[in-house]
Amino acid sequence: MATQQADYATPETERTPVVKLYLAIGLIVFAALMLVGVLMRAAQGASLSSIGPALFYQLMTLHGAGMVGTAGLAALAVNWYFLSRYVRLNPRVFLGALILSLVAVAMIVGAILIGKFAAGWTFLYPLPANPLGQWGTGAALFFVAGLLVLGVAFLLVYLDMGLAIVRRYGSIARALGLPMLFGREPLDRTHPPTVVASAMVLIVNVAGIAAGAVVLVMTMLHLVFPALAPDALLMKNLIYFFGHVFINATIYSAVIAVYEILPLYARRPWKVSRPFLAAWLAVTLMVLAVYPHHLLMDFALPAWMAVMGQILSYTSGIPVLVVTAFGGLMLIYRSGIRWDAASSLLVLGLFGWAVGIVPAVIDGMISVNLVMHNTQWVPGHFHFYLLIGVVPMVLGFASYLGSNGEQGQTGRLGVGVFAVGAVLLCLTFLVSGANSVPRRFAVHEEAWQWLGNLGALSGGLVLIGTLMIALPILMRLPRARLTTA
Ligand code: HEM
Ligand SMILES: [Cu+2]
Repeated sequence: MATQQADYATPETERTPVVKLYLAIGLIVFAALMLVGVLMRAAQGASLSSIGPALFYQLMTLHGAGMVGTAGLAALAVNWYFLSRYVRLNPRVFLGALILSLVAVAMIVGAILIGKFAAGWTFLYPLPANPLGQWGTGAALFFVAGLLVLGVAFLLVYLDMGLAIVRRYGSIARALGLPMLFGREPLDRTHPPTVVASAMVLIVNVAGIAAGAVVLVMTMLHLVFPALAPDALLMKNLIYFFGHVFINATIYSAVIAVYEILPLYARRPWKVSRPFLAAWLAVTLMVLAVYPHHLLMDFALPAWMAVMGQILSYTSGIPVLVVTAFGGLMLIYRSGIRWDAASSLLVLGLFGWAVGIVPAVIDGMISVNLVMHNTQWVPGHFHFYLLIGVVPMVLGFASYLGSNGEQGQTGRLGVGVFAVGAVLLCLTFLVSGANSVPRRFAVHEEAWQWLGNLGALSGGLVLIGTLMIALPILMRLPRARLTTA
């Protein structure tokens, strides 16, 4: 069925091929990087000790940068696809960004696998320039420049999105619903949640990527002219502002899949309300201000910043989570929803996001952070809301668009296998963290190794589940029409 095409929207024939490309590449890369994760966890379990520390840190850098980048691009595809139904976007810009991203991936993978760069995806200053013989300046430059190219790709798409939003809605503030929130315009219940979320993502992520670009260029300058040594605390602030905002923008983009697809299952619209708009405004501001929770152990940081980081951590993720989880449950409640692969994945995504925030908030408390900082508690909570939150949202989106959620037994069973494996994997991290097992250690004490091995097994389940979900989608994707009607 062809949907009625509104004249403000992007023509369907133009937008379909490029979204398919994003999805196909995204699914394959996710699976490949999961395998890298399994190898790392097995190395920590000592059942794959032949990997050795040097390769482990290369794989850790590859997995971290790769997963964050892939999740970012896949969530961008969710955002772009749904926004393209309300405003006229340029598919050539979106395709150009994909090509630029692939160039970036080649630079990053080359820097890691050929140049042996292994400073982690956070490229924390001054580590890239202090490799102790593990990698050369060229490798570090390539990695950092690759991230910069990736950032440019995102900014190009955001520029196109921003212009298109302003053309239809007049301003980003209006798209965010501020005039309605503050009573200057009557509440328009048909204003799309997708447009609100897109406006939020644009505001925060343009700021985040801009800070990222600054610190990436400063890192490059330092690599080329070592005498030019910037302030380490400033660099760390910029890096964590960028990393924190980027991964949050990824979550808030992916959640658009829930806003758009769950209502189709429940046959009830997802309408905006004043609390919904207020929550999105609050999170727009708080996401930008809460990043110091990554620097709670940096005692040189002004105390008020750490306190702000802790207090905002309690509240930052909550408003949108509450309106989304509550809205989602209200939508499903007694709707006679059909549980296929896509709807189960979207609800799993909501669950992972909601539950993952709890250990994150706990770690955002200074007194807890004193003990938990740099333990596996941290990969425990972020795998929860990335692996069980963002990834299922993206998979649910791909499943719905690529195969209308009709993936037969394999797809549905795959969701179960994925969910069991993913929860177990996160638990191995959280239990390790609670036992003070440090994160980012290639070699683990014997007493901790069973958790590594259990984690590797669980990661294997996740990978199998992902393939069971993704392969049927990939097979149908070439013929799929990508319509939601
Ligand atoms: C089968 C699934 C996965 C497995 C087995 C896995 C495994 C791992 C392991 C063992 C680590 C290192 C933990 C440590 O610090 O000691 C890690 C780190 C990380 N993972 Fe995963 N992971 C998986 C999926 C994901 C997904 C889906 C994402 C994001 C979308 C992700 C993002 C990250 C990031 C950002 C790091 C941090 C790297 C760093 O510390 O620099 N992982 N993962
Ligand atoms: Cu953060």
